[in-house]
Amino acid sequence: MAEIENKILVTGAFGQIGSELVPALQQKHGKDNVVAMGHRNIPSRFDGILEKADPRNISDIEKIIKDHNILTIYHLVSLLSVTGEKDPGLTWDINMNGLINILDLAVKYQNRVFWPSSIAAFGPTTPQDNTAQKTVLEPTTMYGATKVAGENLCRYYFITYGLDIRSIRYPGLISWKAEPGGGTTDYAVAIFYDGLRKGEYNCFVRKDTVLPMMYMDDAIRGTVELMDADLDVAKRREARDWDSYNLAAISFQAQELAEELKKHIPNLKVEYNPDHRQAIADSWPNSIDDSLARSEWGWKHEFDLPKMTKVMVDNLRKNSI
Ligand code: AKB
Repeated sequence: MAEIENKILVTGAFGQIGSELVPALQQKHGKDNVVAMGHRNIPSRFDGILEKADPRNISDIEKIIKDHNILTIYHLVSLLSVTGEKDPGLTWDINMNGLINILDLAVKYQNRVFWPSSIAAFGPTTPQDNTAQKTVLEPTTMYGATKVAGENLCRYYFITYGLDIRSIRYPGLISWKAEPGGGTTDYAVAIFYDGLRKGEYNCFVRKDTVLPMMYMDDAIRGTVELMDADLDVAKRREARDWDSYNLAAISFQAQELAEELKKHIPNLKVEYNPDHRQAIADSWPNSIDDSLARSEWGWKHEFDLPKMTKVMVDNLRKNSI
C-alpha cells in the first residue's frame, strides 16, 4: 500500500525558526509537501508553496488545511518577549487565539501538531540552575504568560481529545540566517552582526548574565527528531500527563560570548549597558535540565560555544553582512 504523503503546514514560516525549519522540511519531505504560511514579511525569492493568512482567522486556516490535505502542522507564529511587552493585548491575541484555532482544527482534521514553548515559561520564582522539567511556572512577561497558557492548552487537548501534539521549550536560538528581532536572548545574535559590521557592540544585558542558548541547527534537528520520535503517547495519555520538553545546549555569560568572538574579531569592543531587557533576562534560568528529552527521544546537542561562534562568523562573513 502506498504511504500517505506527509503534507505539512508551517505557520510563521518566515520567522526566526520557520525560515530555517521550512527548508529543512522541504529537503526531507519534498517541496511539494510543505506549505509555508506567512502573514507579513514574505521574502520575494521564496521557493515553495506559499499561503498568506493570519492564524487568528480560523476559516482561512481551515481552507488551507482542506485545500492541501494537511497532515502535520508546525504552528510557529508568536510574538517574542521584548515585542510582547510593547503590546501585551496583541501578544495574547496572536499567541493564544492563533493556537486555539490550530488546536480545534487539528482535532477536526486529525492533524499532528508541533508548537514551540520557551524558557520564557519560567520566571523569577523558578529555581534557576539546571531547571527541572516539572517546576514552578510563574513568568513575569506576557510572552511567558502565553507560553504557560499554551502549554496548559496543549496538555488539555492531548488528554481530552487525544491530539498528538508535541512541543519544546526552546532556549535562546542563535542563527546567522535571520537578523535578531524582538527577543531578549537576541543580544547573542546582535553581537555577531554589530561585531562584524562595526567592530563594536553595545550589549543590553550585564556582562555576567547567563542564559540557556542553542545554535539553530541543533534546534531544527531536535524539532524534526521529536516529530519523528516513536513516543509512548498512549502511556502518557493514560497517566493524563504531557510535557513541553526542556531542551538544553549551551549556557554562557554575555562576556564569555564576547571573549569567544574576540578570537575571530580581535579588535572587537563590547560595552555593557543593561536596559529594561535585563529584568526579563534575570527572570529566566541560567541552565536547563533536559534529561527527559535525552531519555525519551534521544536528544543530544552538537554545537558548543566555540563551534557555534566559528560557524556564525564564517557564515556571516561568507554572506558579507
Ligand atoms: C526571547 O528572547 O524572547 C526568545 C525566547 C527565549 O523564547 N528568544
